[in-house]
Amino acid sequence: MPKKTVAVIGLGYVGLPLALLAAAKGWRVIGVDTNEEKVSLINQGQSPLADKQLSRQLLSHPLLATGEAGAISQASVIIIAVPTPVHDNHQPDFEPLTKALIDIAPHLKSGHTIIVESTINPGVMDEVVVPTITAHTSLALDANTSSGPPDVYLAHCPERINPGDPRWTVATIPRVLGAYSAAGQRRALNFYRSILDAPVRPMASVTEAEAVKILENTFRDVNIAFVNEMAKSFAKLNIDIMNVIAGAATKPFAFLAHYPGNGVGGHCISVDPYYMIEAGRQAGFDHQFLKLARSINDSMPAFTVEQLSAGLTAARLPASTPVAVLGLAYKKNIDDIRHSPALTTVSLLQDKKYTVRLWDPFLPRLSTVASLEAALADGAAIMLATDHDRIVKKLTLPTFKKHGTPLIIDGKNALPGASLAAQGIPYYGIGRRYLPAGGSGSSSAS
Ligand code: SAJ
Repeated sequence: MPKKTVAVIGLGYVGLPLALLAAAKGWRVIGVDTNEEKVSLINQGQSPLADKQLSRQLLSHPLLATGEAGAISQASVIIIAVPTPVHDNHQPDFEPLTKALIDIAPHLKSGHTIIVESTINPGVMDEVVVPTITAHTSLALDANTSSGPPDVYLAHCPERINPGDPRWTVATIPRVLGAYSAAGQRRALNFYRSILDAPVRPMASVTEAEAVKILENTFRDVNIAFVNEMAKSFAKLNIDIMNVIAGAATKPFAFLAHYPGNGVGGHCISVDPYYMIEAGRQAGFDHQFLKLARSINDSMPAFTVEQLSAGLTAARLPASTPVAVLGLAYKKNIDDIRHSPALTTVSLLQDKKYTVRLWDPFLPRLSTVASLEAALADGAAIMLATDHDRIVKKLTLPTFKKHGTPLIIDGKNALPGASLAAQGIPYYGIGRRYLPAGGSGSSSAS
């Protein structure tokens, strides 16, 4: 039997892992991306993403990548995995999605199954995807064809990638799927069940599948906002929120720990709520809670900078004290900077004329110094902005003593505040603070 071919449109954090998994599972894979550099790297067997596992997979299962959407004519299944960002005004930006659909439309043929993996809010398949394809092909879609068999089948299987997670991978994360017809659902399920180790749950409609993804990601954003607000309150009450969360997490039911920090980044959690807010607005519903959660999470970089200002004042340090900002990515152990709270924090520090040194081992191009030593030299205050394992494991007491570190701001509550304060180093976390005994306060939470 000739190998079945799948075309993956968009070779980023979502599309590339899926393409490599399909190749490993016996599919012939054609990757399509508008980024020529990315296409060239992939054709040379190199991963455009700083991910060791992807690099290894590319070597063992080389992909054919191209910028030509016409390549989809060789495939039977077409996966759309392009970004669904928001504009600066937080309005959904469907341009990458509609452009991908318009690019492939002239090359569609009878029998194609198109599966949208990009994160979209309820209604986008019906109101954006179907109309866009319909306007650019004469083929019959199962989404809007009542007379006779369709030519092309459509489905939505929202991605659930968790970059940097060694356990929950594209192969092992359960999925949900919505389709417009039984035949379309069968075709899409057959594809996923041929490559995934995890189950795929058919939903009653594409709209339900869209809603599942938006619900799970807004759930995460509001829960993070909840603990961020509690952190701000506990900072005033001199309570260590990390201890309190650990205590609450002993409850084996009805509590799910989330953690405060310097903000919420990434291309999903900080973006998807805006898609739901806009969809609700158009339907006549005002998502007050989702909007409040976004504003609380977006306030955390400024709150983190306030901790630095308070710490410098309390320790009687000059505002000219160098600030070593450690970590720039939006979360640990990856190189993705999209909507990174660390970068927002750096902008706020620079606006306030602080002397900042930037170091992120995953992002040498954005770093202004080449090592942790250079960042900490001459008694710089520390602001831990991304808790990369490579950074945290180097932040030890001997290192602080060697460089005369006078103050630590821990944007990810990743360091042992109490023991650092006991050694004379003032520690300000997010919802926790420890100061050296005497002088500027006691070494307990204060
Ligand atoms: N964050 C907190 N507190 C927390 C958890 C996260 O401040 O308790 C921050 C992180 O530092 C980061 C942001 O929120 O800046 C997003 O964190 P994330 O772990 O959700 O990272 P993403 O966006 O790469 O991955 C998420 C998935 N994460 C997990 O399930 C752990 C998930 O929400 C989605 O499946 C996925 O995006 C997606 O693609 O939608």
